Amino acid sequence: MDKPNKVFLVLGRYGEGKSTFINTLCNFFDGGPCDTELKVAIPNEHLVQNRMIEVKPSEVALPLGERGRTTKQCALYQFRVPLGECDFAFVDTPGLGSSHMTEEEVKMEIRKCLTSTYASNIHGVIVVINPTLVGQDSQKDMLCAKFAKENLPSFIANNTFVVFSNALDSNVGVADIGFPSSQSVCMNNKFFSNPAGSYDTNAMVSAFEIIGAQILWPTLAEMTIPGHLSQQ
Ligand SMILES: Nc1nc2c(ncn2[C@@H]2O[C@H](COP(=O)(O)OP(=O)(O)O)[C@@H](O)[C@H]2O)c(=O)[nH]1
Ligand SMILES: [Mg+2]
Repeated sequence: MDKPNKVFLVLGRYGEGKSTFINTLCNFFDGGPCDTELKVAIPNEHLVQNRMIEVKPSEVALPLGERGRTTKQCALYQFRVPLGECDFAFVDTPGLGSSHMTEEEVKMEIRKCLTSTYASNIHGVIVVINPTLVGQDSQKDMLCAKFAKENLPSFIANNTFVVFSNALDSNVGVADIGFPSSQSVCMNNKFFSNPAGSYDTNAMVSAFEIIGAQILWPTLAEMTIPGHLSQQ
């Protein structure tokens, strides 16, 4: 029997680490750390896809000659949580500020996903920010906040969680974006940037600890849609 599904929209500028974050979750849910094989739900320039968990294709190959792939459509990745009271799903979105799609194309794609069947279950938003990119192209820094404000229900402001990617030791300056530390976490998902077979298992374990007991998980588990009685 299907359990209720908590859906989180993953927003962020192009290249901040959204797809990589979802890949990290994929490994967390599916088998635990240090498995012989790194699980890849969303392929990138280094790694081919070896897990099929999306309900809608997300990756469209770039024109010949360009490395890597980029997210052109929203795609929902659902993870079953055997012992939990609900399952979790994360919607990968094309990055606002993408150089491969116009701003309007990206917004249209995200709006399309907001009117789809799973939209009624959107419990919150995870904004992925790479602090080393903050400040570059700074007029785009506020895009996600602006987009969320104009397109999402007002409770989303409380149900927003920030994941600072590429940021375990570089916490300097990370805190000052207007979110309480209880609503943000620093996580380095660098293992997806290495060629297949050479990932750093220590970094993976550390990411798992962050997702797990202490920080990310309890926060997401507590987020509810106002007015919806939980179906547990
Ligand atoms: N070192 C490091 N690289 C990362 C991290 N997260 C993402 N990347 C790299 O940053 C690039 C963009 O990541 P991607 O997930 O495709 O960004 P998206 O456009 O937001 O989906 C890729 O080359 C990733 O391998 C991280 O936490 N640490
Ligand atoms: Mg992506």
